[in-house]
Amino acid sequence: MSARWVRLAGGFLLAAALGPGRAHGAASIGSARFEQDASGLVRISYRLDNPENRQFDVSLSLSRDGGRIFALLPRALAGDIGTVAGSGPKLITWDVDKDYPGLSCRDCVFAVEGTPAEERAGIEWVFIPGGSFLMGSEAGEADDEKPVHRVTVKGLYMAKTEVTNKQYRACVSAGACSPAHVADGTCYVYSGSAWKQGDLPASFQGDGQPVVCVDWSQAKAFSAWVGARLPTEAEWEYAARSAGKDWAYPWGDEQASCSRAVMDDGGVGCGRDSTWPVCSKPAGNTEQGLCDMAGNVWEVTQDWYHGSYDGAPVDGSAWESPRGSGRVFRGGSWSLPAGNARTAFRYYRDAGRSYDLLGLRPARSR
Ligand SMILES: [Ca+2]
Repeated sequence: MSARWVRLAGGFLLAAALGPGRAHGAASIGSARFEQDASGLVRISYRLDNPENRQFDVSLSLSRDGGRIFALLPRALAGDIGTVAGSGPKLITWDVDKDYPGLSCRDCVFAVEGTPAEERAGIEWVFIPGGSFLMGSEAGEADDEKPVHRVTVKGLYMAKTEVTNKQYRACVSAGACSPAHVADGTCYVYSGSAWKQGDLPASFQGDGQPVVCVDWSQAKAFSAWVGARLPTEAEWEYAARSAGKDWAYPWGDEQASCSRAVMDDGGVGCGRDSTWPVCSKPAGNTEQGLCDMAGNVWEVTQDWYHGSYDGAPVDGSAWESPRGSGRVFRGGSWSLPAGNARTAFRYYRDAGRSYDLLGLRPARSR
């Protein structure tokens, strides 16, 4: 033990930061200890009980006044710090002299805190109770909505909103996502009459607007970063139908208009020629509170596209085999008319392409 370091027994604050009202299961952090060796290196051990194998962001802070203020944020850390998963004993090492040369401490308290990955970027999750519903539409204008078939979906959480530019940029900053294709010339951007590859106008890039110009792999990566995944096509339609209602739109059968959705209602983007900030049309929310399930941006799903529902799964899982000709998009967009915003409407494109009208909304099962 370093002469400069005075330890106090039991000086640990332990916290597995579980947000209020969230169902984070039984995960906890406990059994934390620290010791300092003669070289000054501090070893902080703790135990992560994580029965559902969630991903946590583990952080360490230090109080020098018995736990009132955690003013010191150690940086010269190694081991089980940052993104941590799995259950069992964990170990962090801290090179204290690298951060704070000569630091001594009579009344030290460390805080080891774990925040679940699904709280990253401030995603707001909405629980969709499970049930069974009739997927597809006999009345729809497209054959790919048929045959109508009964599908059972387990309860799940979906993000309340389309992922925003700000949320996506947080994933890029964390090193878990590659930048959206907003300025590399590869995104398909509406030019007034057609979609051509180019740069995304600034009018789409506000913090609160939905991220676009992300391809399917980028949508997957963002979803994984927030401890989630893409919804299956069945889950998406079930959620858009306000948990399986036999409705043409999230609110019922009244045709979509700019009072409930960002769309082409006599002018693209309801007259703005772009997306709108997420949740700008609350009158169009589902009964559970999901925003923009009709319009604003298309949302990618996990499924391959197939031209009819013959052979589709009926258990809410994704249709992964055989491969289709592209990944399914749902919900219409700022540049398309009401029919595309119907709950049963399907669209698809090559998974490697990105568009100014395509975004994402993650889902998770627990
Ligand atoms: Ca949408």
